[in-house]
Amino acid sequence: MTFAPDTRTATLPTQSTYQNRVADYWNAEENPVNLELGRVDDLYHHHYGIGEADWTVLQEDDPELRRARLTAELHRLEHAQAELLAGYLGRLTPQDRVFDAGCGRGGGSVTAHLRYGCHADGVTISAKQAEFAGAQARKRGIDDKVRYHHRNMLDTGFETGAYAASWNNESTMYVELDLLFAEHSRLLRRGGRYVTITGCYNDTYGRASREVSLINAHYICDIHPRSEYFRAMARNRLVPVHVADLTEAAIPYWELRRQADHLVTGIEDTFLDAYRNGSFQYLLIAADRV
Ligand code: GPP
Ligand code: MG
Repeated sequence: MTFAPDTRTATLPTQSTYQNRVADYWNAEENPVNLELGRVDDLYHHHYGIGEADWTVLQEDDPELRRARLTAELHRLEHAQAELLAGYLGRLTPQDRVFDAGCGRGGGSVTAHLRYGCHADGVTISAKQAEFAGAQARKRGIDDKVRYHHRNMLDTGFETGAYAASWNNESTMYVELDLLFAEHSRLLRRGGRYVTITGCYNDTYGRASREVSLINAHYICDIHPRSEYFRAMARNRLVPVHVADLTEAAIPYWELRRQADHLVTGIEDTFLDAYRNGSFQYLLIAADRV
């Protein structure tokens, strides 16, 4: 048998060959569904949308207008998801710091800053994403308070106990939860708030379904079972205070996205199948650091 192993050793801030491959993916990623949506108002998100959709955009006769309205509507749903998460971060003041773990192109930190005036530190293992997000913060003139770092969310090097709130918006599936929650727990002050919105596989289904495995292959990630979140939080002084199953609320976004020919990536029907066959759930968990 012959094989060609990836012999590169991990270089900071990545810690493994796996993390190198994930960083490669995000350094190369230029999906129109992320860039065109972001251009709507310069809020670049790397997560999906929630809530009821305005289906009238599909009836638009003019093809150019139809594309523009679809793009704007998907962006509205993604931003609604970001605002939902931000709303669970607690009563933050402009003096508070928040930590955005797996910040992508930066939309989540900007959303939190615009809402609370707080300081934000976003972390990504993609040098390209950190640079892009930093340029956006400079363009908005908020780079004194919103900073992006090419670092590893499992080992940020940030100050212990310095953060009032932290979150992962669809980025937990790239890491071991125990390592991740240990770092959040270290960074959060006592009484601080942790929030995640995540796709997890449903323990009641059994194991990871075919669709969950296809999603893993598509993004090079490793979706955790729902149970693992609560076990790992309990082991790391994070006590859940709100849990919301957003699965139903996630469906309109995917139904609309699958009909946006200029934006589809090919994973849309897999998400719909995974949600509908009960193997996959879209969950919000908010927890207090005790
Ligand atoms: C979306 O990012 C999120 C992920 C890639 C992580 C996987 C999420 C799960 C819930 C399983 P994106 O906005 O870059 O993806 P896309 O390019 O498909 O819009
Ligand atoms: Mg996207």
